[in-house]
Amino acid sequence: MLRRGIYAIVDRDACAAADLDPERTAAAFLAAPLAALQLRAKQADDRSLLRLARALAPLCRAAGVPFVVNDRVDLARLAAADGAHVGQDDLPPREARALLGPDALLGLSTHSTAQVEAAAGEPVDYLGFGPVFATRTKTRADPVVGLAGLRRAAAATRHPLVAIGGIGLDDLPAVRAAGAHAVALVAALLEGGEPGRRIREAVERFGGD
Ligand code: TZP
Ligand code: MG
Repeated sequence: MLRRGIYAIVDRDACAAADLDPERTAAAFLAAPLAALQLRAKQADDRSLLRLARALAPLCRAAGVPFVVNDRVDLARLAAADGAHVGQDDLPPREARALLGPDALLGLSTHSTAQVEAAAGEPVDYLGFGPVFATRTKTRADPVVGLAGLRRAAAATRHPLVAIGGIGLDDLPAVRAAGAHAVALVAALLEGGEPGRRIREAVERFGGD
């Protein structure tokens, strides 16, 4: 079961663009109580991604934060991550679950109420849903769903929803009120070049249970 709260994404390319080191950024995020930490590195070659995943896994373990690898179920296993996050074109959830085992945290990206409904019987722990707002982090992002779309999706599923896409710290109360169980943040955590300060602000603005 995914905890409520901030789902921090360490995006290697977004970190590079912000002139931040991904490992140090992850360490800064982990000083806050998080629902999970995800490693995302769309441009990385396999060896670099595995190396980075193996560097972040023990940091997350020491902090007591579940560590999830984006896209790559194989590398998640090799890095002894707590789980993986797959998209609509990645390994199907059933196959990902077969590789990861019953106790792993497994998430699936969805971008419409139809996809949320189609995921009803899938062996996943949560659904990513978005983009809620326009994002510059994801190239070729799906159409924006908005807060109204998030509200409809939350009403259509029993899976916890992790809202994603263009979400700023000021949006957190409204996104939570629209039915998000957790909120995934990328760019908002890197603004200002002080990830430790931003993650504390995010956790505070999302609010407690
Ligand atoms: N999926 C939908 S939007 C997105 C992903 C991975 C990127 C979200 O990044 P940001 O910077 O929080 O908009
Ligand atoms: Mg993917």
